[in-house]
Amino acid sequence: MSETPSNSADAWPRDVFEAKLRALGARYHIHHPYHQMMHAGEANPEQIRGWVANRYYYQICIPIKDANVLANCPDPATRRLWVQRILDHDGVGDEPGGIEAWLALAEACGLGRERVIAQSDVLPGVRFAVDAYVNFARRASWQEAACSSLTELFAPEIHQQRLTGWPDHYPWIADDGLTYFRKRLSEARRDVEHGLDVTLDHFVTRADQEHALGILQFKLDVLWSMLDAMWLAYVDQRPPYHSCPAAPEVNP
Ligand code: AHQ
Repeated sequence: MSETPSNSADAWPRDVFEAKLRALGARYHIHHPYHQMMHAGEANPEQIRGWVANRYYYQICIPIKDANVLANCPDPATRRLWVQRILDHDGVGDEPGGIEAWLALAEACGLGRERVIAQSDVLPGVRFAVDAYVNFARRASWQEAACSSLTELFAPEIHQQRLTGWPDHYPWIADDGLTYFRKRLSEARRDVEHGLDVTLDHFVTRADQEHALGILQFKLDVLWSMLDAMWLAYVDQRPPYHSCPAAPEVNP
């Protein structure tokens, strides 16, 4: 993470620190050409299905990431709040959860459930970016991992965009496929309120605050890199190894 710690400079006031975190929204993946293509209704079914199949890997890794936050957090009161994120995705009791809702989106887009669960379409670049996020949460402090989740400061807008635009742009996607985005509108707002409090309370020196901006930039890079891989594969039609000769048949 590129950051230029300034040990001597005074810490930013809380509201200035928050404003600097929010200003990084200018680099949120809502501005990535892939998202802009989807938002404009210019994505073809293969590009939508590729996005859904690849984002499934991100979705199933979120509860693993959050379980690492819990494992690193010694405070029961914080864990009681953070554990809700796992339940939101994995489900609880009769409530199926977000991963199941994402599979409903996949089926609504004409993707086979088993194919998505098998991760057959997950691109190397997507896998590496998501794994980098999970591994960061494993080794970072729980406060650093909480800070990295603050990309969700910008998420309600992107979920609302899909709910507003996709029914007109992509009428071939059944409406119940959009349930996930409806769920996240309220869940993201609740999560980010807690994550922002943790971040503003924990990163108090100027060097800490600049470190926090670097952490958020890292997570923005994770989201952006995922879409870069998808652009190569589904827009430029250059999936991994497209330029390699076909692998020779090796008979046992
Ligand atoms: O569906 C998303 C989700 O459950 C989460 C959890 C959170 C985190 O802990 O990092 N971030 C996140 C995000 C989700 N959806 C993304 C999208 O574009 O649909 C946005 C993403 C985020 O902003 O980090």
